[in-house]
Amino acid sequence: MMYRTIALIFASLLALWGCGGGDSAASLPGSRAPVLNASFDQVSATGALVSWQASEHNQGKSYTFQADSNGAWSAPSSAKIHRYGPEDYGLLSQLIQIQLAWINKTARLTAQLKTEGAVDTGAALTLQMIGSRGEILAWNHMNDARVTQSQGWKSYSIDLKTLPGTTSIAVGVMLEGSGTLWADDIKLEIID
Ligand SMILES: [Ca+2]
Repeated sequence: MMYRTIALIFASLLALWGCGGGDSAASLPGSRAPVLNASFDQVSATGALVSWQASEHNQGKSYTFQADSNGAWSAPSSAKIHRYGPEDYGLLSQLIQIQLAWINKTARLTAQLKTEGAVDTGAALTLQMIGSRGEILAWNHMNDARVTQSQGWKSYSIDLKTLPGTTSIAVGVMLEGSGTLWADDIKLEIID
């Protein structure tokens, strides 16, 4: 009986520790940094994905950005970026305030991606170190490993050094060219 009680307490503690993820995660070095609406389950009254900035190349009016429940990686929805016009790229991104303890470490962005008809440059995770004047100090747009054509759900990761002078980290998912990209369960970790 005693053993069972101890086992139960231990299981409860494990469950508590396991609750550290998500929007309210503590941002300690070596741990997960908070990405808001990381599972794309919060949608505004106008249909926009809460906490995510939708942007397009040049004139815009070429990409749609939606929550999509059809075949989502994690319920109830994934992000869906679809091109219907001529512009070069559509991007969903958000800025995460840097903490001093993260400097000179490595930011690792991980997400689930799926594509359909991404026959041009393709889909990517994007990671940028942003300076105090909004300038991009360093970037990784997954240029050596784009997700192209039609691919099922798969986990992808990219890394980027957190340089001194960085004030925020921009994380995103991007579709360059035609097709459709779905993304879900975005995770940002700060590792040594
Ligand atoms: Ca989801």
